[in-house]
Amino acid sequence: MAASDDGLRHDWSVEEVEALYALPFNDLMFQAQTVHRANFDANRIQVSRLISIKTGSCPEDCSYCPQSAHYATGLEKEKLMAVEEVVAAAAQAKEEGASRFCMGAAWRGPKGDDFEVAVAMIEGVKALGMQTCATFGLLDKWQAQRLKEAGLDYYNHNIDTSPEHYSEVITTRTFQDRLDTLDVVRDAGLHVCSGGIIGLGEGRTDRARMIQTLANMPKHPDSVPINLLIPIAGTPLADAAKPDSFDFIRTIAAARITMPKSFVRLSAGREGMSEEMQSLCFLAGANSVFCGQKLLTAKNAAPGQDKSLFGRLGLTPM
Ligand code: SAM
Ligand code: DTB
Ligand code: SF4
Repeated sequence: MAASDDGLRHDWSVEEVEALYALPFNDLMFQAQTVHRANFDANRIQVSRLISIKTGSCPEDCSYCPQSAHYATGLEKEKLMAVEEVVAAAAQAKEEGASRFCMGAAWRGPKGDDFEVAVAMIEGVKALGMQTCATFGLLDKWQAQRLKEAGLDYYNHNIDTSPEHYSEVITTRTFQDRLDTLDVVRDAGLHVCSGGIIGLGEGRTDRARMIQTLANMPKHPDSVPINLLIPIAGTPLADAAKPDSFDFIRTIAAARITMPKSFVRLSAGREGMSEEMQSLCFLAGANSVFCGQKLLTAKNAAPGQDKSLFGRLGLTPM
C-alpha cells in the first residue's frame, strides 16, 4: 500500500480494484462514503455546462459516438461556432449556476485557423470569471501550452475503457495516443479531466482495468467523468446490452475510493436514470454533474428536475 509524494496511492493492482467491485453493496457504499467525507463536503456538488462548438463529421470511428462521420446517425453537422456565440452561451450558463464551461469539438485534434478560434473562445469565457474546460481530441505539446496560456483550466480527454477493450471500440487512434495527450496536458500544467464510459460491451475486469489505469497515473485526474453509454441509433453500439445499474454505481464507488481527492462526475446518461439511481451515485461519491438541456448533442436530465432533485437531497452547487 505504498503512497507516493502526494500521499495518495498510484499502485493499485487490478485484483484490488476487482475486490472493491466484489464487496457486498452496502459495504462498498460505506467505504466510498467514508472516503468521500474525509475529502469533501458530502452535500456540495460541482456543476459544469457543456457546449458543442463544432458538431459532427468527426474522422474518428468511436463506436459509441453520434458525431463520427463513419456512422449514419442523422445528426445535423455544423460549422465551428462564432466566438461571440460561445461567450454569450457561457454567460447564460453562469447565470444559471454553472461554475465551469466545457467546450467540445468533434475533431481528431485541433488544426490551423480553427485552433486559433477555439483559443479565442477560451479567452472570452475565462474573462467572464468562469472555469474553462475544453475537449478537442489529441493535442501536441505546443497546443497544450498554448491552451494553458489562453487561460484554460481543464482539458477533458477520456481513456473511455480498458486498454484491452479499447480496440473493440475505436480503431482510428490507440489507447497509447490517448495517454500521450494526457501526458502533454498534465505537463503543460492544465488540470486533467479523464474518465470513461460504462456499457461498451466491456466486462467487469475491463471496468476495473479502466479505474486502475486512471488511479495509477502519475497524478490522479482532477476530475473523473463516468459516463453511462447513451445508445445512439446508427452507431455499432446502438443495441449494446444495458449494463447492470449496480455495476455502474460500483464503478463510481471504485473511482471515489481509488481517487479520493478527485471530483467524480456522474456524466452522460443521467437522463435515463431514476432519481433514486442518481442518489445512489451521489452516495457512492459522485460530486459533479453536467447541467443544462443538452450534453454535446444528446439530451441531458432536465434543469427543472435537477433543481428539484438537488433541493430534495439537500445538495448545493459549489
Ligand atoms: N472529440 C473529442 C474526443 O473524443 O476526445 C471530444 C468530444 S467526445 C464527444 C468526448 C467524450 O464524450 C468521449 O470521449 C466519450 O467518452 C463521450 N461520449 C461520446 N458519445 C457518448 C455516448 N453516446 N454516450 C456516452 N458518452 C459518450
Ligand atoms: C465526458 O466524459 N462526457 C461529456 C464530456 N466529457 C465532453 C460528453 C458526453 C457526450 C454524450 C453524447 C453527446 O451529447 O453527443
Ligand atoms: Fe470524434 Fe470525439 Fe466522437 Fe470520437 S468521441 S467520434 S473523437 S467526437
